[in-house]
Amino acid sequence: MVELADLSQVLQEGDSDKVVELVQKALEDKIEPMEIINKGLLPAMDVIGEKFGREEIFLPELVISAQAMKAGMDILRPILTEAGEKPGAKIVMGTVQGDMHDIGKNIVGMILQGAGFEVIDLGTDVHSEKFIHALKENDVPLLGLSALLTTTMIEMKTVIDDLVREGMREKVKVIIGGAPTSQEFASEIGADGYAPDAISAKDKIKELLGS
Ligand code: B1M
Repeated sequence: MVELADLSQVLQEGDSDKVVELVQKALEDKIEPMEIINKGLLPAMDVIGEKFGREEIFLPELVISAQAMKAGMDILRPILTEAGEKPGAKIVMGTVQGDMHDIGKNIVGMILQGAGFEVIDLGTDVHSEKFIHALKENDVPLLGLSALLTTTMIEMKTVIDDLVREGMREKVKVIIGGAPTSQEFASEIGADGYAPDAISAKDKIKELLGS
Protein backbone atom coordinates (compact mmCIF):
# COMPACT_ATOMS: atom_id res chain seq x y z
CA MET A 1 0.00 0.00 0.00
CA VAL A 2 1.41 3.38 -1.05
CA GLU A 3 2.03 5.91 1.72
CA LEU A 4 0.88 9.32 0.54
CA ALA A 5 3.62 10.84 2.71
CA ASP A 6 6.13 9.14 0.38
CA LEU A 7 4.39 10.72 -2.59
CA SER A 8 4.67 14.09 -0.89
CA GLN A 9 8.37 13.47 -0.28
CA VAL A 10 9.24 12.58 -3.92
CA LEU A 11 7.26 15.59 -5.12
CA GLN A 12 9.23 17.82 -2.76
CA GLU A 13 12.37 16.34 -4.32
CA GLY A 14 10.98 17.16 -7.79
CA ASP A 15 11.29 13.56 -8.96
CA SER A 16 8.67 13.42 -11.75
CA ASP A 17 9.22 9.74 -12.56
CA LYS A 18 8.72 8.71 -8.92
CA VAL A 19 5.67 10.97 -8.63
CA VAL A 20 4.10 9.30 -11.66
CA GLU A 21 4.96 5.85 -10.31
CA LEU A 22 3.50 6.50 -6.84
CA VAL A 23 0.34 8.17 -8.20
CA GLN A 24 -0.22 5.12 -10.39
CA LYS A 25 0.38 2.79 -7.44
CA ALA A 26 -1.97 4.82 -5.25
CA LEU A 27 -4.69 4.44 -7.90
CA GLU A 28 -4.02 0.70 -8.06
CA ASP A 29 -4.42 0.69 -4.27
CA LYS A 30 -7.88 2.23 -4.87
CA ILE A 31 -7.03 5.51 -3.16
CA GLU A 32 -9.46 8.20 -4.32
CA PRO A 33 -7.92 10.79 -6.72
CA MET A 34 -8.92 13.69 -4.45
CA GLU A 35 -7.27 11.97 -1.50
CA ILE A 36 -4.10 11.54 -3.56
CA ILE A 37 -4.20 15.26 -4.34
CA ASN A 38 -5.15 16.48 -0.87
CA LYS A 39 -2.94 14.19 1.20
CA GLY A 40 -0.05 13.52 -1.20
CA LEU A 41 0.42 16.30 -3.74
CA LEU A 42 -0.85 19.47 -2.08
CA PRO A 43 1.06 19.12 1.22
CA ALA A 44 4.27 18.90 -0.85
CA MET A 45 3.47 22.12 -2.69
CA ASP A 46 2.90 23.80 0.68
CA VAL A 47 6.26 22.58 1.98
CA ILE A 48 8.18 23.74 -1.08
CA GLY A 49 6.26 27.05 -1.04
CA GLU A 50 7.29 27.62 2.56
CA LYS A 51 10.91 26.67 1.83
CA PHE A 52 10.90 29.04 -1.14
CA GLY A 53 9.48 31.79 1.10
CA ARG A 54 12.32 31.20 3.58
CA GLU A 55 14.86 31.14 0.71
CA GLU A 56 15.87 27.57 1.54
CA ILE A 57 15.17 26.66 -2.08
CA PHE A 58 15.14 28.85 -5.18
CA LEU A 59 13.14 29.27 -8.38
CA PRO A 60 14.69 26.33 -10.30
CA GLU A 61 13.67 23.87 -7.53
CA LEU A 62 10.20 25.45 -7.42
CA VAL A 63 9.86 25.00 -11.19
CA ILE A 64 11.04 21.37 -11.02
CA SER A 65 8.55 20.50 -8.28
CA ALA A 66 5.77 22.28 -10.21
CA GLN A 67 6.65 20.12 -13.25
CA ALA A 68 6.53 16.98 -11.10
CA MET A 69 3.14 18.11 -9.74
CA LYS A 70 1.89 18.47 -13.32
CA ALA A 71 3.16 15.00 -14.20
CA GLY A 72 1.17 13.58 -11.28
CA MET A 73 -1.93 15.58 -12.20
CA ASP A 74 -1.73 14.36 -15.81
CA ILE A 75 -2.36 10.82 -14.52
CA LEU A 76 -5.33 11.95 -12.45
CA ARG A 77 -6.85 14.28 -15.05
CA PRO A 78 -8.73 11.65 -17.12
CA ILE A 79 -10.30 10.20 -13.98
CA LEU A 80 -11.28 13.54 -12.49
CA THR A 81 -12.72 14.90 -15.73
CA GLU A 82 -14.72 11.79 -16.56
CA ALA A 83 -18.15 13.41 -16.51
CA GLY A 84 -20.49 11.57 -14.20
CA GLU A 85 -23.35 13.91 -14.93
CA LYS A 86 -24.95 15.22 -18.12
CA PRO A 87 -23.39 18.34 -19.72
CA GLY A 88 -24.28 21.35 -17.64
CA ALA A 89 -23.56 25.05 -17.56
CA LYS A 90 -20.57 26.62 -19.22
CA ILE A 91 -17.89 28.45 -17.25
CA VAL A 92 -15.09 30.66 -18.50
CA MET A 93 -12.01 30.34 -16.30
CA GLY A 94 -8.50 31.66 -16.13
CA THR A 95 -5.64 32.99 -14.05
CA VAL A 96 -5.60 36.77 -14.09
CA GLN A 97 -3.16 39.02 -15.92
CA GLY A 98 0.43 38.91 -14.68
CA ASP A 99 0.01 35.56 -12.95
CA MET A 100 1.44 32.30 -14.31
CA HIS A 101 0.21 29.94 -11.55
CA ASP A 102 -2.24 27.39 -12.91
CA ILE A 103 -1.96 24.18 -10.87
CA GLY A 104 -4.86 25.10 -8.57
CA LYS A 105 -7.00 26.52 -11.37
CA ASN A 106 -6.49 23.33 -13.35
CA ILE A 107 -7.63 21.19 -10.42
CA VAL A 108 -10.75 23.34 -10.09
CA GLY A 109 -11.34 22.95 -13.86
CA MET A 110 -10.99 19.17 -13.66
CA ILE A 111 -13.44 18.89 -10.77
CA LEU A 112 -15.94 21.11 -12.62
CA GLN A 113 -15.58 19.06 -15.81
CA GLY A 114 -16.11 15.92 -13.76
CA ALA A 115 -19.30 17.47 -12.41
CA GLY A 116 -20.54 18.03 -15.97
CA PHE A 117 -19.58 21.66 -16.52
CA GLU A 118 -18.25 22.77 -19.88
CA VAL A 119 -15.02 24.53 -18.94
CA ILE A 120 -13.61 27.17 -21.27
CA ASP A 121 -10.12 27.57 -19.81
CA LEU A 122 -8.30 30.66 -21.06
CA GLY A 123 -5.06 29.67 -19.32
CA THR A 124 -2.77 31.98 -17.39
CA ASP A 125 -1.89 35.66 -17.57
CA VAL A 126 -5.32 36.42 -19.00
CA HIS A 127 -6.13 40.03 -19.76
CA SER A 128 -9.54 41.32 -18.67
CA GLU A 129 -10.56 41.97 -22.29
CA LYS A 130 -9.96 38.32 -23.12
CA PHE A 131 -12.30 37.20 -20.31
CA ILE A 132 -14.98 39.62 -21.51
CA HIS A 133 -14.59 38.48 -25.12
CA ALA A 134 -14.87 34.77 -24.20
CA LEU A 135 -17.95 35.37 -22.04
CA LYS A 136 -19.66 37.29 -24.86
CA GLU A 137 -18.64 34.98 -27.65
CA ASN A 138 -19.81 31.83 -25.87
CA ASP A 139 -22.76 33.43 -24.05
CA VAL A 140 -21.53 32.15 -20.70
CA PRO A 141 -23.16 33.05 -17.35
CA LEU A 142 -20.22 32.10 -15.14
CA LEU A 143 -16.68 33.39 -14.71
CA GLY A 144 -14.00 31.80 -12.53
CA LEU A 145 -10.91 33.84 -11.69
CA SER A 146 -7.78 32.49 -10.06
CA ALA A 147 -4.79 34.38 -8.62
CA LEU A 148 -1.85 33.22 -6.51
CA LEU A 149 0.03 36.45 -6.06
CA THR A 150 -0.83 39.32 -3.76
CA THR A 151 0.32 41.58 -6.61
CA THR A 152 -2.14 40.11 -9.16
CA MET A 153 -5.26 39.43 -7.07
CA ILE A 154 -6.32 43.05 -7.61
CA GLU A 155 -6.68 42.21 -11.33
CA MET A 156 -9.85 40.40 -10.31
CA LYS A 157 -11.39 43.76 -9.46
CA THR A 158 -10.34 45.09 -12.86
CA VAL A 159 -12.24 42.25 -14.55
CA ILE A 160 -15.35 42.84 -12.42
CA ASP A 161 -15.21 46.60 -13.10
CA ASP A 162 -14.94 45.85 -16.82
CA LEU A 163 -17.98 43.56 -16.63
CA VAL A 164 -19.91 46.45 -15.08
CA ARG A 165 -18.64 48.84 -17.77
CA GLU A 166 -19.74 46.42 -20.50
CA GLY A 167 -23.24 46.15 -18.94
CA MET A 168 -22.67 42.41 -18.35
CA ARG A 169 -22.40 42.26 -14.58
CA GLU A 170 -26.05 41.26 -13.99
CA LYS A 171 -25.76 38.35 -16.44
CA VAL A 172 -22.48 36.85 -15.22
CA LYS A 173 -21.80 35.32 -11.80
CA VAL A 174 -18.18 35.64 -10.73
CA ILE A 175 -16.40 33.20 -8.44
CA ILE A 176 -12.84 33.75 -7.30
CA GLY A 177 -10.16 31.63 -5.65
CA GLY A 178 -6.45 31.17 -5.09
CA ALA A 179 -4.33 31.21 -1.94
CA PRO A 180 -4.16 34.97 -1.25
CA THR A 181 -7.90 35.53 -1.84
CA SER A 182 -10.66 35.19 0.76
CA GLN A 183 -14.39 35.67 1.25
CA GLU A 184 -13.61 39.11 2.62
CA PHE A 185 -11.65 40.03 -0.52
CA ALA A 186 -14.42 38.61 -2.73
CA SER A 187 -16.98 40.83 -0.97
CA GLU A 188 -14.65 43.82 -1.19
CA ILE A 189 -14.27 43.57 -4.98
CA GLY A 190 -17.90 42.62 -5.61
CA ALA A 191 -17.45 38.97 -6.64
CA ASP A 192 -20.44 36.66 -6.15
CA GLY A 193 -18.50 33.90 -4.50
CA TYR A 194 -15.20 32.67 -3.15
CA ALA A 195 -13.99 29.10 -2.72
CA PRO A 196 -10.90 27.92 -0.83
CA ASP A 197 -10.56 24.66 -2.79
CA ALA A 198 -11.80 22.77 -5.82
CA ILE A 199 -14.65 20.85 -4.21
CA SER A 200 -16.07 23.93 -2.51
CA ALA A 201 -15.70 25.81 -5.83
CA LYS A 202 -17.99 23.26 -7.48
CA ASP A 203 -20.48 23.49 -4.58
CA LYS A 204 -20.38 27.30 -4.57
CA ILE A 205 -20.96 27.47 -8.32
CA LYS A 206 -23.94 25.12 -8.08
CA GLU A 207 -25.28 27.31 -5.28
CA LEU A 208 -24.80 30.45 -7.41
CA LEU A 209 -26.66 28.81 -10.29
CA GLY A 210 -29.41 27.67 -7.94
CA SER A 211 -28.90 24.03 -8.97
CO1 B1M B 1 5.01 30.81 -7.11
N1 B1M B 1 4.59 31.86 -5.55
N2 B1M B 1 5.92 32.33 -7.91
N3 B1M B 1 5.44 29.60 -8.56
N4 B1M B 1 4.34 29.43 -6.03
C1 B1M B 1 3.72 31.25 -4.53
C2 B1M B 1 2.26 31.56 -4.79
C3 B1M B 1 4.29 31.90 -3.19
C4 B1M B 1 3.26 31.97 -2.06
C5 B1M B 1 5.58 31.16 -2.75
C6 B1M B 1 6.22 31.78 -1.53
O1 B1M B 1 6.87 32.80 -1.63
N5 B1M B 1 6.04 31.19 -0.37
C7 B1M B 1 4.73 33.31 -3.72
C8 B1M B 1 3.66 34.39 -3.70
C9 B1M B 1 3.91 35.42 -2.61
C10 B1M B 1 2.84 36.44 -2.62
O2 B1M B 1 2.29 36.87 -3.59
N6 B1M B 1 2.55 36.90 -1.43
C11 B1M B 1 5.16 32.98 -5.14
C12 B1M B 1 6.04 33.76 -5.91
C13 B1M B 1 6.65 34.94 -5.20
C14 B1M B 1 6.35 33.47 -7.25
C15 B1M B 1 7.25 34.28 -8.20
C16 B1M B 1 7.08 35.80 -8.14
C17 B1M B 1 8.70 33.83 -7.92
C18 B1M B 1 9.76 34.60 -8.68
O3 B1M B 1 9.76 34.63 -9.89
N7 B1M B 1 10.64 35.20 -7.94
C19 B1M B 1 6.84 33.72 -9.58
C20 B1M B 1 5.67 34.50 -10.19
C21 B1M B 1 5.43 34.16 -11.63
C22 B1M B 1 4.12 34.80 -12.11
O4 B1M B 1 3.07 34.26 -11.86
N8 B1M B 1 4.22 35.93 -12.76
C23 B1M B 1 6.37 32.34 -9.20
C24 B1M B 1 6.46 31.25 -10.05
C25 B1M B 1 6.06 29.98 -9.72
C26 B1M B 1 6.30 28.75 -10.61
C27 B1M B 1 6.12 29.08 -12.12
C28 B1M B 1 7.70 28.25 -10.37
C29 B1M B 1 5.29 27.73 -10.00
C30 B1M B 1 3.90 27.74 -10.70
C31 B1M B 1 3.77 26.67 -11.73
C32 B1M B 1 2.36 26.62 -12.24
O5 B1M B 1 1.38 26.94 -11.60
N9 B1M B 1 2.26 26.14 -13.48
C33 B1M B 1 5.09 28.29 -8.60
C34 B1M B 1 4.56 27.54 -7.53
C35 B1M B 1 4.37 26.07 -7.78
C36 B1M B 1 4.21 28.12 -6.28
C37 B1M B 1 3.73 27.43 -4.98
C38 B1M B 1 4.90 26.72 -4.36
C39 B1M B 1 2.62 26.44 -5.15
C40 B1M B 1 1.36 26.97 -5.86
C41 B1M B 1 0.46 25.79 -6.14
O6 B1M B 1 0.41 25.30 -7.23
N10 B1M B 1 -0.19 25.29 -5.08
C42 B1M B 1 3.22 28.66 -4.15
C43 B1M B 1 3.32 28.47 -2.65
C44 B1M B 1 2.02 27.87 -2.09
O7 B1M B 1 0.94 28.11 -2.57
N11 B1M B 1 2.12 27.12 -1.04
C45 B1M B 1 3.87 29.80 -4.82
C46 B1M B 1 -1.02 24.09 -5.17
C47 B1M B 1 -2.41 24.47 -5.71
C48 B1M B 1 -3.27 23.25 -5.87
O8 B1M B 1 -2.99 25.32 -4.74
O9 B1M B 1 -3.03 27.26 -6.38
O10 B1M B 1 -3.75 27.56 -3.96
P1 B1M B 1 -3.65 26.70 -5.15
O11 B1M B 1 -5.13 26.27 -5.60
C49 B1M B 1 -6.11 25.76 -4.70
C50 B1M B 1 -6.94 26.86 -4.03
O12 B1M B 1 -6.27 28.09 -3.90
C51 B1M B 1 -8.18 26.92 -4.86
O13 B1M B 1 -8.37 25.58 -5.27
C52 B1M B 1 -7.11 25.00 -5.57
C53 B1M B 1 -7.18 23.52 -5.31
O14 B1M B 1 -7.41 23.25 -3.94
N12 B1M B 1 -8.25 27.76 -6.07
C54 B1M B 1 -9.46 28.16 -6.53
C55 B1M B 1 -7.32 28.18 -6.93
N13 B1M B 1 -7.87 28.85 -7.93
C56 B1M B 1 -9.19 28.84 -7.72
C57 B1M B 1 -10.24 29.39 -8.45
C58 B1M B 1 -11.54 29.24 -7.97
C59 B1M B 1 -11.79 28.58 -6.76
C60 B1M B 1 -10.76 28.01 -6.04
O15 B1M B 1 -12.60 29.70 -8.60
C61 B1M B 1 -12.46 30.15 -9.90
